[in-house]
Amino acid sequence: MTRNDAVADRLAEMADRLDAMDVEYKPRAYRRAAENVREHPEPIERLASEGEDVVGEIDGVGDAIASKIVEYVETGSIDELEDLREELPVEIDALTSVEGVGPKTVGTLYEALEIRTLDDLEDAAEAGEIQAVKGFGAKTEQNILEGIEFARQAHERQLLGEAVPLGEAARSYLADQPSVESVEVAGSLRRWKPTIGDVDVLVGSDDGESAIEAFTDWDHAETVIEAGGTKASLRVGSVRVDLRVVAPEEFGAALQYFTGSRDHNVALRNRAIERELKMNEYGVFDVSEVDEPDAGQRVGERVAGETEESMYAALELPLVPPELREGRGEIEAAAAGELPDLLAEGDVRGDLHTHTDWSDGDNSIAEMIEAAAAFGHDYVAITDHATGPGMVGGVGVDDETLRDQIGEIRAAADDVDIEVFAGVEANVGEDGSISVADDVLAELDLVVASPHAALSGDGTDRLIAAAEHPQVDIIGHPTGRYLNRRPGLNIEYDRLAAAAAEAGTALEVNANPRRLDLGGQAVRAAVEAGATIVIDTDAHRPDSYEYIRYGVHTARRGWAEADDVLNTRDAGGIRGFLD
Ligand code: DGT
Ligand code: CA
Ligand code: CA
Ligand code: ZN
Repeated sequence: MTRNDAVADRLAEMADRLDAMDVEYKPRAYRRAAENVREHPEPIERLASEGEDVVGEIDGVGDAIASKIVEYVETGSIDELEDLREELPVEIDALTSVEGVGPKTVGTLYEALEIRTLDDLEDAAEAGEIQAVKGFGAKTEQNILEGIEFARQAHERQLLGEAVPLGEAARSYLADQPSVESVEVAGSLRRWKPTIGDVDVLVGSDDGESAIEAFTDWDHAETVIEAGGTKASLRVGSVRVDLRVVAPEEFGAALQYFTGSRDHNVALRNRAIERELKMNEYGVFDVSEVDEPDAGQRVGERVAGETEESMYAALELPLVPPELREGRGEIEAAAAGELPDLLAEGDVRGDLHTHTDWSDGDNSIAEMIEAAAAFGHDYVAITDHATGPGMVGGVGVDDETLRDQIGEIRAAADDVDIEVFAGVEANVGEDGSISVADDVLAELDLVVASPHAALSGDGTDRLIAAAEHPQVDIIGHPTGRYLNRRPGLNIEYDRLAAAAAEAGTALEVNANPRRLDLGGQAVRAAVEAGATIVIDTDAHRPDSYEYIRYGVHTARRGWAEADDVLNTRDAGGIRGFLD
């Protein structure tokens, strides 16, 4: 974990604890400061070394918070946070990881039942004590029990969006080491799985000892878990990073092996055996003339291993893109010359789902449009939340306000070169209804309709009803899942996709790393059933336009080609789709 993340985590914890103690206003300030510190491009310790004033120049960081940041960098702790921990001795991170349990609930349950840990929470829920607390009911208690189970299962896995930057930092650090000839990130990270067990890094080097030493000296490393001659493991924050060092001529074989998945590799090895070849992490070996192919790892004549391409070529296959390597028919497709021509990051030309400070975004309409242009997009849609179920604290815009906003969006669009679509993110009710009046929808260029409440059970008919609404263009984050927190709606993708295709409605891959919704397999089912996919970031601030890559690679995991994806079209193509 970088120092900025560590500081941000402390500030966020203060926000949660203040919230749990019913303090007003301050939690919001701490939460905003936490986000901005996390996203800040410069290392926080450098700013801190220049003094509180310099730290205070970070957006949303006032004098009081700046002094706490400096205190943390200098002493490793924050007195006020320690006091808060004593006053409310609860495991706030663990408790709030349960869906539906926020800081305020934690505070209430501590007051009423002295619940401090997940175990306490589970015991109390099972004993029926929670439904007896004022403001809670049997349904809430049941939801909490289900949430605990889900949170426990998800506990150890890291979000892709957190692991990718870490993997990239490790890669570029190692690439700069003189002992390192080649370096790649492998494992589930290279396959862009939505959550990651650990980060696997592979190095090709003739000087393994120096490479390992450089790795354990990395300034991100908080703990060296183990270090040997050819492999080492570190802990960075809560993430384990595994390094393996191999000889440069075996780099391709090792990269293929350690990228996985296991199922993909098993299928490949079987194909090798059919050809009297032996395939492993050291290469591909011709064992047709060998009496005992299992006598060792490097038995027989070596026919491939320096590059990954050579490994596949030895089995008469084209290179299979890592995102497809899940053992779901990709080898058969490769053998038949029928691998998809996958969508690429550069194919995406705009973002059709973004928020501003008219709802729960951080920035003005003009700022979000400018940032989309600066990111390189040809067009952007502003789609603030409409009021309705799931919109807590009055963040959504009502129909009257939305009418005003359309004017503001059109005015802001006059000043820029990119095309701007005036839109809304309406809520899909439990019955499939849309939370904005039809005559207002008709004034908009684009309508995203998303489920935000009642996110369990089967959602197929509900979303089909929304997709068939004549004004709806996109179904946003269809399942409503939050990775590691709640699974979201069950959907029969073939039925939804067929209805959406018929109605001319696109299904979203929401690229926010907490969501990645639709996920890869859902994309594949939807594309096969003829649906058009759209990849959006749901950006609530300019930095979030960067999330688009997570959406692109998720769509690639669903075998999507550029033609399957709405926002690979130019602005004219989008207008055509919306008409
Ligand atoms: P993760 O870390 O749980 O998100 O998933 P992976 O796929 O990164 O799995 P990991 O870190 O255990 O191992 C990385 C890759 O190395 C894995 O995808 C396949 C390969 N691998 C590791 N151990 C074995 C093994 O015992 N057998 C086989 N066939 N492959 C293995
Ligand atoms: Ca891994
Ligand atoms: Ca591993
Ligand atoms: Zn949204």
